[in-house]
Amino acid sequence: MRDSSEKESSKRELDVKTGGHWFVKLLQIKGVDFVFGTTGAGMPDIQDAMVVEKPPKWIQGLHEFTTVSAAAGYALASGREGIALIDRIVGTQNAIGAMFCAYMNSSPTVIFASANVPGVPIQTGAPELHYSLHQTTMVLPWVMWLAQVESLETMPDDVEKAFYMALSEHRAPVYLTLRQDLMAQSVQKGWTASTAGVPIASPRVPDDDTCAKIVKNILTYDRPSLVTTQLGRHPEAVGSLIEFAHTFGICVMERRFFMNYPVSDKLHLGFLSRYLQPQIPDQTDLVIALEHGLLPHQTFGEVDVIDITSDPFHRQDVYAGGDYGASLFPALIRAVCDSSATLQKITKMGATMLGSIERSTITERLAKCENEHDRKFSEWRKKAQQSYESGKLDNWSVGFVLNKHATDNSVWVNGAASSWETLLRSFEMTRPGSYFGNPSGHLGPTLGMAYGVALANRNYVDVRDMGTYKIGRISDSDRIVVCTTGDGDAMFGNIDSALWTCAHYGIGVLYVILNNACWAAEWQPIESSSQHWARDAGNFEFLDLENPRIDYQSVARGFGVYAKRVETVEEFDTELPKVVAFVRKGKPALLDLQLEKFTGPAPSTVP
Ligand SMILES: Cc1ncc(C[n+]2csc(CCOP(=O)(O)OP(=O)(O)O)c2C)c(N)n1
Repeated sequence: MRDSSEKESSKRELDVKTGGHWFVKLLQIKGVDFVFGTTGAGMPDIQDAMVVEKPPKWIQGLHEFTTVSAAAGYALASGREGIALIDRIVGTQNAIGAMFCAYMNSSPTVIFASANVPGVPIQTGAPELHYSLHQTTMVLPWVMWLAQVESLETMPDDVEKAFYMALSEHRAPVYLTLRQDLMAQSVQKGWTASTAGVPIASPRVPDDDTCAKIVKNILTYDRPSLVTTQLGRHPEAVGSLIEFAHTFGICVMERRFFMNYPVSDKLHLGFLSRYLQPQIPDQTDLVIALEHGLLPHQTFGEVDVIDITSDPFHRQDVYAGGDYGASLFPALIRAVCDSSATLQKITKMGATMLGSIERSTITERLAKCENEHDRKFSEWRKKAQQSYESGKLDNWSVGFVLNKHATDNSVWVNGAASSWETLLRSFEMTRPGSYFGNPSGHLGPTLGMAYGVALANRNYVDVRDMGTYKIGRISDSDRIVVCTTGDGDAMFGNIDSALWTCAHYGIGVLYVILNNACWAAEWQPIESSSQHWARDAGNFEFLDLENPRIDYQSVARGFGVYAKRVETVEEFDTELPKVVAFVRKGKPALLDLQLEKFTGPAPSTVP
């Protein structure tokens, strides 16, 4: 055990001039490369310090929703904390939706917001604006921890705790306010937190008895199936699941918000609906729910369930849920633990418990799964191929072309709505960490997430001291980030903000707009309303994005981004490699795919 003098020695003195300078030094010591920010007048002393201290490098976003989404995407793709800085109550209110999305995505996003306190003067004479008693508490449902930094003395520990909490399980955003008067305060000397370097808590695994019970059940039931939603948020856990599934002969189905299981593996049996009752494989008699929640009133049907989860309330692994969490479905065993370490422990224990009878049962199960896998995936491949050959630009052919041109370093950020399932079936991703989605159902986060993902393997390097300021450059990357989004989703995500940021900083992201001139996902609920008045009248006014159809080519060009309207499969096929070449050079690009309107060619009876 370390003695107290050793503990004390981790606290280092810092040469700083202001509270803001101290804060920036703390970020620097934490190894922060990028601060995703949107400027407001409540943070000038932090930004002043960022002129003379680099990294971190400021990445300006033109809307706080996009900025926080970018930090969340960065966090997911890097496995490190993503840092955002927004302004007081105004920025916070604008970013609440993005915080919800980051929460549902289990993203370790550390959100700092400036704050003014009425009646507390700011040393520079700046007026107090945009204050609210509710600034901090309004984010409460979507963060795992929040606090107001009320004194510079506690700031190092508060910042340290924010970083620590964000990366602790179950990962989620944290929110910390920084008072403008404290940031403007003159300081003689700062220091780091005394807890710096404290490791994240060791993984939680169930006790031996529980693991043995899980193994016995898996071996007793004839046809166990595993379903998962969030496992792939830890890319290293995917390998543990592959080993587990093969050891016991268990097929896997996923709601793909992360790359949870490679589709190239024969035990992958496809994708579960995001929000409907789960369609588990026929004859399943035991479901292993791994980080997988169900919406209220949903169950797995008449089968037994083993629930392996890091949160028994499943608040972050249902689609489009909220703080109520999931239904408390019945389970034989509910193990609250961390997935990767638990799967490894169960696999290891199971391997010692397998006799010849169990082994032959497992071989049989494997063969059944493989047959089912081949049947499903070959059907989908055929559909995609046929659609491609027909020359018709639709969700299948779009997936086919994306898949055709995908490379080992492609990363897909998917904000598609009605085309979500079809795209997954045709665009095959197999590498852990190569896919990010939107489990919140809140439109828009993927626009910002995409450029956060594109920066996740880059650093701010070659920093030179120019006397009155410092400057460096963003390191290169060979990662190709493709963001698929709808003509509706793109607007909700402030595509203008994302395009400008990418163009300004040289961040190569390809935005593919699935432009079907409507909010297609909204038609089905209206169509099945209780009286069907809208359906029977052909009244699409609640979802049309027609007259005019949004011209994303022109929108992108307005931000200096290369863009092309695409009308046919052939055009998409030839244009895609061209735009990927742009992305490789660190330039954003946009393809505006003209798809058929979901409700058909007839115009709405009421425009
Ligand atoms: C912030 C927010 N507002 C409204 C909705 C309701 N909503 C769900 S899907 C959808 C339409 C999405 O349109 P688009 O992105 O073009 O995809 P499409 O449905 O056409 O495939 C809307 C408005 C939502 N989910 N989130």
